[in-house]
Amino acid sequence: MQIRNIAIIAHVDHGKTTLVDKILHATHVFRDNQETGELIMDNNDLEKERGITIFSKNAAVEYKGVKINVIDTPGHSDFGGEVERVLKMADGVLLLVDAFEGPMPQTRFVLQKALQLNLKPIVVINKVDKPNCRPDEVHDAVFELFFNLDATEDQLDFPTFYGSGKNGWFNSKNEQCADITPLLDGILQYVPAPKVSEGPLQMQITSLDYSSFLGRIAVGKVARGSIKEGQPIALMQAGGVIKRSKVKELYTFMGMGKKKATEVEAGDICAVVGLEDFNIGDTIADAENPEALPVISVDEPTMSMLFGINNSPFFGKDGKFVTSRHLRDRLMKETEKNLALRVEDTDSADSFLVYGRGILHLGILIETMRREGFELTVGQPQVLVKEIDGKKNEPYEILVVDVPAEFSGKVIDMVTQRKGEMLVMESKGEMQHLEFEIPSRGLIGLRSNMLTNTAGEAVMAHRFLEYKPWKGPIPGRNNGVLLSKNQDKTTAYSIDKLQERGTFFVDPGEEVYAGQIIAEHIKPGDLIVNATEGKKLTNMRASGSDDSVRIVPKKQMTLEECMEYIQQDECIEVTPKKIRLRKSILDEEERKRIGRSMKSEQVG
Ligand SMILES: Nc1nc2c(ncn2[C@@H]2O[C@H](COP(=O)(O)OP(=O)(O)OP(=O)(O)O)[C@@H](O)[C@H]2O)c(=O)[nH]1
Ligand SMILES: [Mg+2]
Repeated sequence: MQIRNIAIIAHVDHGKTTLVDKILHATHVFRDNQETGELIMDNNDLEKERGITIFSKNAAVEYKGVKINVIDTPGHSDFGGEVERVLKMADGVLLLVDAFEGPMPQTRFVLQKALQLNLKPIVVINKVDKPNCRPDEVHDAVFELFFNLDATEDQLDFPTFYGSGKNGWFNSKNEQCADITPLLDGILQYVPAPKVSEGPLQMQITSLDYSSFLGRIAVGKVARGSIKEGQPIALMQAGGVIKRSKVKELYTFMGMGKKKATEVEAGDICAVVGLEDFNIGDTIADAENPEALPVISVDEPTMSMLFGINNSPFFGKDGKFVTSRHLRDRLMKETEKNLALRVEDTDSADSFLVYGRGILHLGILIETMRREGFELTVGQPQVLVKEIDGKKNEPYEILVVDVPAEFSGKVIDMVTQRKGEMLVMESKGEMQHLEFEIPSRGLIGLRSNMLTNTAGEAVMAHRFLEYKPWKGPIPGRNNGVLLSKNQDKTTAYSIDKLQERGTFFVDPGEEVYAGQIIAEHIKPGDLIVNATEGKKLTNMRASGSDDSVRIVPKKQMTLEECMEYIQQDECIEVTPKKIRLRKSILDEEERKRIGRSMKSEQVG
């Protein structure tokens, strides 16, 4: 059977998963009356809730007698390394670009990787149903991007399709048609059949799948020869290590699932069960004539966070797994399948340094753990500094902000304060398009400020650029916090009195402890307050008093917002039911003493 291998790549939210849905439907992977819902490839709980793709996934369809392997990829920049790896399975890419937004930082990154691997690009200008969209301008901008990325003549001659994944059509010109068949025909026409070379088996492991049942599953494209069920193989690893192993079971992809196979020929993508201790990048080779493919590098972490056991007074109230042993085992287990993650022991047996690719990457791990019943404490995310030529260097990123013109001054101020430098300012429809270069540190906490200061209108995206010399101090949070003086239930009576001093993170009737952050102060500087005075109320409804009526609803922050909010001396208590902000040192006296000694150290 003929084969085409394509990866769908784009900036976050430009419509990759929606397009894969339509491909699955158009090729009748489902019975006509089957209810499938939307974004069926985002099948993990967190993906469904957030409407984003976290893991890349393989699917396969049959169209006009050709098998098309389709790889859906995540668009968020924290997962860029994963996209880079899975591109190794593809021979062509569908580069989706939003017909309003045009190319964004991640569009550039994924396209660059695809061009370097010499994959055939097909450009898809998506979301032409959006009002004010500008497909022709966007097409020109995409061409310019190809040009700037040193595309070859052949690559510059890319085919373009226009359409709307949401409305289910794509056409070779910007005219609505009935369905997506023009695009499917385009895939058969433009994407080359996989190049296979003659010789004994070679297959590089480019991603992995996990089943609680079968354990770790190696996924990759067979580059040479064929792989058979029961076949003894040589697993060729970095540093020239060769391990003997055997293929226990073999699967190819079909629809959204996998189909058992006895033999898979070069050119097809498959999943291999039964290999022990393999890593991404290893080559599965013929046992008699083992030859390795060039190794692929796994992305370096860019950020670290301290994970510790929950040592708040409320420890153990909600969680099933609370000891340092539980925490360590869980983190170590995660590193088996979460490739960009690294875990290090620290001087303390109760905390571990966890390295990841960004706030979202680490946030997803924490969220997953709390759903499994873990309690833990996490500290402020730190970017990783590097010593280069004896100088301290830090990561810089390109930040792109699209914002209504009236807010652009505010945005520029805010970014400049955080040591960003403006590179580009131009108009894009009714929006201003701004590009900056900024230390990654400056980005932490920027998003929520940006949204508050632009009435929620700013659209921002960023992407790692390079390590450059340390840019000096960057101001942290402007406002101080209100800390609870004692451990008790908060009262509507107290909160009512205190609410002109700050924005509360807790409701009346919530249990708090001393040193817990219960509100943001309206001014700089922290304040210790008693929010538990007066009439005790078990909950709002039972009160019926005037106090509760006047209380502004608490400010709810997501885990990632909390991660960006806290400062160096603060941390987050995460349990299955609660996310609380607190000072790392809860006791006021001790906090003062340590604060003083830190200050004198800095001076001396
Ligand atoms: N107006 C419009 N919206 C679309 C279209 N295609 C997708 N969307 C919407 O855009 C949002 C993002 O779509 P997804 O398919 O999840 O985007 P994605 O590229 O897979 O996103 P990530 O995987 O998180 O990078 C969803 O709300 C879709 O409903 C389209 O053609 N027109
Ligand atoms: Mg997606």
